[in-house]
Amino acid sequence: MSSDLDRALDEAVLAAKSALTRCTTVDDWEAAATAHLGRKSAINGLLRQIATLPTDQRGPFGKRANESSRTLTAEFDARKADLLANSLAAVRDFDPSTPGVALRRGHEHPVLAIRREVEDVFVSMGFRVQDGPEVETEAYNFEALNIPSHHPARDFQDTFWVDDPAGRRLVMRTHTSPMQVRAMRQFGAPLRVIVPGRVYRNETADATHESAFHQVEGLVVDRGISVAHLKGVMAAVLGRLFGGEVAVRLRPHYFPFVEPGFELDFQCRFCAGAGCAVCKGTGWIELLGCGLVHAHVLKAGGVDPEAFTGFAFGLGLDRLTMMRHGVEDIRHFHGGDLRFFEQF
Ligand code: FA5
Repeated sequence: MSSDLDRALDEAVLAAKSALTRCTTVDDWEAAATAHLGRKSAINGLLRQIATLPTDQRGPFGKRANESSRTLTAEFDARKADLLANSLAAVRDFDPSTPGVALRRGHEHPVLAIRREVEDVFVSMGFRVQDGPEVETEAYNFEALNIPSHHPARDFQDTFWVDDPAGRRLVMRTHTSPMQVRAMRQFGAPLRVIVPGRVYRNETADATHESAFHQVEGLVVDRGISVAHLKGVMAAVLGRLFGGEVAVRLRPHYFPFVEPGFELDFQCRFCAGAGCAVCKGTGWIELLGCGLVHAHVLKAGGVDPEAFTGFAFGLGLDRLTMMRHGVEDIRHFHGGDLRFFEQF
C-alpha cells in the first residue's frame, strides 16, 4: 500500500516539476499551479489520504508527502517571481517611440459605395429602400410582370433555374423587377420605393456583361404619374450622381411590363461618344430600362389601374460604377486583384 502511494507521490512530483519547466509566461504558470498544486491535483489527493492510513504508515508517508508539497510550492513561487520579473522587464524595455506596424485597412467595394450614394439620393426624394429575395418564383420574376411562359421576352434574359425539392418553379432572379409586384402587394398605392440588389443571368461575360451583377429597381405609383415624372426624376438623380456632366438619351424600347418603355443610355466616357471597344463603337452605354408600369402589372400588385399610374426603372449599378470611375471592364469588379480595388 505504502509503496503504491510512494510511487504515486514520485510521479506527481515529477509531473509538477516538468510542467513548471515548460512555463514561459505567468499564464502558463497559473495553469500549471492549478493542475499540480491545486485542490484537485494528484498531490492534494495524496495528502488527503494520509489520515486514512494505518498509524505505522501514516508517519513516514505523511512526512514525505508534506515535504514534497512544501518543496514544490517553494519552487513554483520562485518561478513565478522570475516570470513576473521578466514580464516587467519586457514592459520596461518597450520603446514607445519605435514606428508601429501599419494595419492594412479595407474599404467598401466600389459598387457597394455607389449603391449607398444612389440610396441616399432616392431617400432624400422620399423613396423607401427595400430588399428582395434573390431566389424568386417564376410567377414573380415573369408572370406577374406580364411575361407568360410562351412569351418571347423570356429569351431576352437567360435564366438560371433552381432545383426545388418542393417542386416549385424557382429562378435566380434575372432582374429586380419582381419586387415591383411584391412592393405593391405589401405597401399598396401611392408608393415610392427602390430595390437595390444582385441579379443573375446565364450569359457569357464580356467588358460590359457579367452573369451576376447589380440593379436598382425604382417604382413610383400615384395618381396622374406620367413620362414627364419619369424623365424629371431620372434627370435629377443623374445630375446629383454626376454633377450634370454626362450626356444621356432616352430611346423607345420594349419591356413587357411597361407601356411605353424606354432605354436610357449614357454617353461613353472613354471615347466621349466617338466610339470605342467599351461602347462597341456606338458612343453610348445602356444604363437602365424604364417606362410607365403596365396595367397588368398594377393589377398583379393589387393596384387599380383606373385610379393609379406609375413609372418604373431598372438601373445597372455596375455600369454606373464603371462610368463614375472610368473602369473599362466590368469583370474587374469580381476579380480578386487587390491592385484594382486599392485604386478606389
Ligand atoms: C431589365 O432588367 C428590366 N427589368 C429593367 C426595367 C425595369 C425596365 C423597370 C422597365 C421598367 P435590362 O435587361 O435591360 O432590363 O437590364 C437593365 C440594366 O441592367 C441594363 O440597362 C444594364 O445597365 C444592366 N445590365 C443588364 N444586363 C447586364 C449584365 N449582363 N451585366 C451588367 N449589367 C447588365
